[in-house]
Amino acid sequence: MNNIVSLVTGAGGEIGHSLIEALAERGIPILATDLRPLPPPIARRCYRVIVGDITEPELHGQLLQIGFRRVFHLAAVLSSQAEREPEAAHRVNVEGTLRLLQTTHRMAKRHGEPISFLFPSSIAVYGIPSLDEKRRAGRVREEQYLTPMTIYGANKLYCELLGLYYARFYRRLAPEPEAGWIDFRALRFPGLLSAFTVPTGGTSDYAPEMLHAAAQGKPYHCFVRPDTRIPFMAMPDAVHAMLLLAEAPTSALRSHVYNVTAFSASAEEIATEARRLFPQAHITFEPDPRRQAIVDTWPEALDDSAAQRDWGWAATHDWERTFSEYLASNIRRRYQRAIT
Ligand code: AKB
Repeated sequence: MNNIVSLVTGAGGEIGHSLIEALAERGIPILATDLRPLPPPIARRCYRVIVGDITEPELHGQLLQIGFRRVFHLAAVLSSQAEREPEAAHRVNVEGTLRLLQTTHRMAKRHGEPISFLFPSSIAVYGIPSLDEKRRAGRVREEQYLTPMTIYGANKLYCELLGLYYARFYRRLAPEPEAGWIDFRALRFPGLLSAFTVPTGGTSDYAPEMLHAAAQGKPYHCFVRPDTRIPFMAMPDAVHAMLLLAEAPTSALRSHVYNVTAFSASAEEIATEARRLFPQAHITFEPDPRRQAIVDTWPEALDDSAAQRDWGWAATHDWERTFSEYLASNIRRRYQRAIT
């Protein structure tokens, strides 16, 4: 995918930081957008940066003018924040995506070839009705429990369908089978753990917040019960999955939506690991009923065998490597630098 201009929306967010580093290391020109200016080290990695709102036509006019041949659409309002402002979340998560699909289709038509559109979806698309059922369900497959309880989950699920619809609709209308259409691919991510950024507005945020607080010796009041279990993945694997799926040949893909996961853990297990890595950690549990209710409907594990079968997905960071190698050293370095 070298020399293909890749558009990254929501570039200033958690995934954006790591994805931009990875794309830049591969020599891929990056057209980045975000609502706010990017931190200079990230902006420097990009060929062009546009500050603007993904729902506004002006931004799309600029994107069309500059041009792009691949999309990583990361801009989104995460689950907890979305519950506080459901209409604003719908505007960004759904209307922003719809507008970007339209813009991408115009771009694909202009070039007369498909443009791949990578959409990070989420475990939030699942909605398991009870804790007993969650325990019984175990590893959830892509087609199970698609009854999300949050606006964010509903937005993600609808956008998966919208992406597929756009891909098929324009393909049917294309004058030749391979002429400009959207090659839409979605990944359902578990909770993500980054050593370099702390997320905002998500409900799986308790895990990264706990670790980053522990490394700084700050007290942390975890907003879910100790027995809360969901799947997680280290950020390098999230980026690895996106690049792998973006590069997979269309002929190999039997679906347009894939689960990916690395390991599952309870909040208590993560707290124990945080205390082991950072003995100054001070973690207590003070569940917030609204946020607890959200994670209680998310699966405790994901079945990612379709991704393994179709495009060779395999997580490279298991529990041990995620905590002892990736998180411990990088988080330690990050806060040591901040202190010294
Ligand atoms: C969130 O908590 O909203 C996200 C997600 C699981 O999609 N991290």
